Amino acid sequence: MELDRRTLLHGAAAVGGLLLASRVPARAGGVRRASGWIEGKMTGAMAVVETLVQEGCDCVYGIPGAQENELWDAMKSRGLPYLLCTHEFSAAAMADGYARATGKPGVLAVVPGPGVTNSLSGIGEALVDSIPLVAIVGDIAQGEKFRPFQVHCLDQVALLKPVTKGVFHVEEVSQVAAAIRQAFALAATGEPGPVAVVIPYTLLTETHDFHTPPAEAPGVPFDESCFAKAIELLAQTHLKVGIYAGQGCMDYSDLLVQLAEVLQAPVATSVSGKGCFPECHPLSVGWGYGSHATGASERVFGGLNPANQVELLLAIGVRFSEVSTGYYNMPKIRHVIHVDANPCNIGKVVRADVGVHADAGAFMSKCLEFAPALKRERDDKLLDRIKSAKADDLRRHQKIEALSGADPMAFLLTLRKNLPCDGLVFVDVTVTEHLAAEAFEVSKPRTYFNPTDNQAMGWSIPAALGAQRVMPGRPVAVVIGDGCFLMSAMEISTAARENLPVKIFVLDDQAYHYMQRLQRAAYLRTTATILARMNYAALADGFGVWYREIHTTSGLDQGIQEVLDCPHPVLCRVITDYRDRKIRWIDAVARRYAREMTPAQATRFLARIGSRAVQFQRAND
Ligand SMILES: Cc1ncc(C[n+]2csc(CCOP(=O)(O)OP(=O)(O)O)c2C)c(N)n1
Ligand SMILES: [Mg+2]
Repeated sequence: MELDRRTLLHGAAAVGGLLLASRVPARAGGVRRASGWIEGKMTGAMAVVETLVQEGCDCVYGIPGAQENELWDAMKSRGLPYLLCTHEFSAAAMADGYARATGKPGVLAVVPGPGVTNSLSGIGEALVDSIPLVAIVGDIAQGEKFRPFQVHCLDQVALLKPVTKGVFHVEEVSQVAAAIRQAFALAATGEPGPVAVVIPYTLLTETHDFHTPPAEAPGVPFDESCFAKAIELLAQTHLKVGIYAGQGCMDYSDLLVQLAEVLQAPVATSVSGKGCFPECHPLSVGWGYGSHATGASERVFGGLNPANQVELLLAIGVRFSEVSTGYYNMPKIRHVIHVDANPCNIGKVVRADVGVHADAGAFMSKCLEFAPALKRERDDKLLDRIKSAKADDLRRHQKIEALSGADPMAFLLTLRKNLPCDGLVFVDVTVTEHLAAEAFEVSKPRTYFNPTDNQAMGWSIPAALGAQRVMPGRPVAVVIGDGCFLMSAMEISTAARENLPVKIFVLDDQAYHYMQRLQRAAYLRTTATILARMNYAALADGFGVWYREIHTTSGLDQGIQEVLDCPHPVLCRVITDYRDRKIRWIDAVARRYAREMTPAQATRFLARIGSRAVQFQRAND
């Protein structure tokens, strides 16, 4: 049987008990919580909270309910910070935003039934984007206290299984602390992801004398023999290397810079890898490599002159997912080394000459031990080509195309200019996400965030609030389309209540422009894409937050500065005119879909477009 990612991960959950550290530290007589142990007599709810504190949780996101009130009360007693949100999708997205910004597992607490089902889109985003979460989920009474037809009596475990690495169902109060510890360990093990702990509410009030040791996430094994093969290939110094770096490199920026300089390799990142390599570095070509990504990456990795093309791709901590590759649109590169913490990802999309199962940081630091054998001479011609390709890209981005509102590209460039480089930016599922991936230059790890592979609309507002809650001093901005805004705008009430000074820039074009782009190309008309005209000022007033409106490209600079200068949450409506601005990602994906059509599909498609092209009036929306 082929072991896919999910099978492997559920397997890991099933043997979760083995994750518990076996070493037994000395018990300090009478002292509770010694060396990370959970010690002493307490209720299930208190044990949950003690374990969260020991695991370094800074904030729990969620909504209480009858099955979890005991837990929320215990959080308050212990002083564990929490953030109430307005919908459980937000709870998951907040925990996700926290995890992406801090690098630590994010925690959410939701009630069974609707609390669980509401949270699934956000937990699913974390699963496919490899983000560590721990979801603490209440359950109906089980065992002796079970009764038929209890409120929220959905099968929580079955609902959560497909969107998590694993689900721990607690059956006795004595298991509470160990289950939470194992959940943290599993969430952070190998390729990170969400884990759920389902606790019947009756166990939260039961008491037990706990002696629960710390759990450690087992490290990623290091595949020495494949590493040796990788070094052999990299040591062929006549081969031109290009690096494709993903989120797995996010905490190893310094190593990545050193390795790129040793190899004189241009560096492209995936969307979720943006920031792991400073995009202002002379070897950075920005996001992706191929006609869907930056012009610089396409030219430098592919290049028209075969003598300049990358011959050896070193892919580190990256998965070649659909969004980052523009529907698997990247050019074929002769040799590939693929390094990943999850062996199931290696070679899955791109055939690899060498696959190394290893942590990205361990791989890169070991590579640097071989620096003398890998070293290439400084390649000034390459650096010049990158510089001029980036300058061409910038000229294209700076061209203003909007006529009756602000230009989306100008908005992004102006936001970049005004947002400090350690500011956090959360970009939603607007078509602008593809423009931002190209043009929004990121120079620091964990500062650029996008719901990449589940594309869950509305994610950015709660995700930004989740991060801002634990990073009060950092500037935090949201870039969201008006359609996505309607999915999570209620969360502005949370920003107002807690004075979380997130700056929400809504790109208002009164439409799902993303869908219009996809539909127009394929059907020559649009269907179900027009949104209501809204009074944003009244909405901001209703929520009690500061409001600003930007109408034109020339108003961007001052408007954005004023918004960023405000110490409170701000709703900023940016009236946006997409016009026909070229979006490389969309064009490349459309071309690729077209190439994959069967002759019969292509004929039908062309006939439909042909007949619509001669229609005098298009039936839009
Ligand atoms: C929950 C969810 N529903 C539907 C979609 C499909 N979808 C992707 S983008 C989009 C429209 C986005 O519109 P808007 O936020 O206004 O951004 P714009 O492209 O207009 O800037 C839709 C419907 C999705 N990704 N997620
Ligand atoms: Mg829109």
